[in-house]
Amino acid sequence: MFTRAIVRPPASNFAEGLTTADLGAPDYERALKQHEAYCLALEQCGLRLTRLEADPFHPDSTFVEDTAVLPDQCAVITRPGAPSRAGEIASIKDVLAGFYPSLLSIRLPGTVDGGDVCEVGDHFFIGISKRTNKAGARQLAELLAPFGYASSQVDISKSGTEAPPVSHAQDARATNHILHLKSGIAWLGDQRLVVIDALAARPEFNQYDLVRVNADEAYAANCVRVNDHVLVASGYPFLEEKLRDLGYQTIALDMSEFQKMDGGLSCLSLRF
Ligand code: CIR
Repeated sequence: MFTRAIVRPPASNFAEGLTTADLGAPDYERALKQHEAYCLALEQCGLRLTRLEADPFHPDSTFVEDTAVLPDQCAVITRPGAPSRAGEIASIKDVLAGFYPSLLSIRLPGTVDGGDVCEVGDHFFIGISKRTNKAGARQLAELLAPFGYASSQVDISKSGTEAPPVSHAQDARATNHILHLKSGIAWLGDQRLVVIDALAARPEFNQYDLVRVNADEAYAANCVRVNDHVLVASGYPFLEEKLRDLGYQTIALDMSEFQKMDGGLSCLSLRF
């Protein structure tokens, strides 16, 4: 059960953040409205929110998930892999110091983005990506181990079949088009993972009950189980129906402006 979440609204220069999406510039007013709806949904799930001030010095800072990993037993401040995001951890450290007696940290040369860390019961899948390197993943695993958490790495920097080179469209196993591990996977509890096709065949996940996301709904794989509900991006009816058929109560949220900046539902909060 989660009881709290930390959120931060986008700043007015949100559009200056990093993105690989080719969906146009986000509309700031719309992004603020979508963020507010997201906050209300978390409250509907029973969470008490700590709402931080917008931070124009860090245009990507609304994606607070990337700055920390917060399992039940400890708190780890990450070291975000994008240089423009490195400074985001300072204010998060201050806030988390109010909730945790001690904070652990990822150190040089390690980098970790929280979006690459998928907690599955007491196991952590750590994505190796353009943002999270092996040194960071190893450090995180070592920090978590004394608390009884096991970890394993999932390399998503691979283009699938490496030789001969093929395009993403041709290679269903390519994962180098997703930014973070959790862009393609979500833990629902009950031994269930939501996965994109490219990750479904990975042996790491074969002991789980997989909820496959259609290729044209891949963005929706970044859904979030919050207590008795699952937050899903609106506009992806097949996944939402699958989740409802499995008995989950879904809350669909318009994420269009965050999607333009490569962000998904999980990225917008730190839940603990
Ligand atoms: C970035 O590129 O860092 C941001 N524009 C998006 C971060 C999304 N975060 C996440 O998936 N955890």
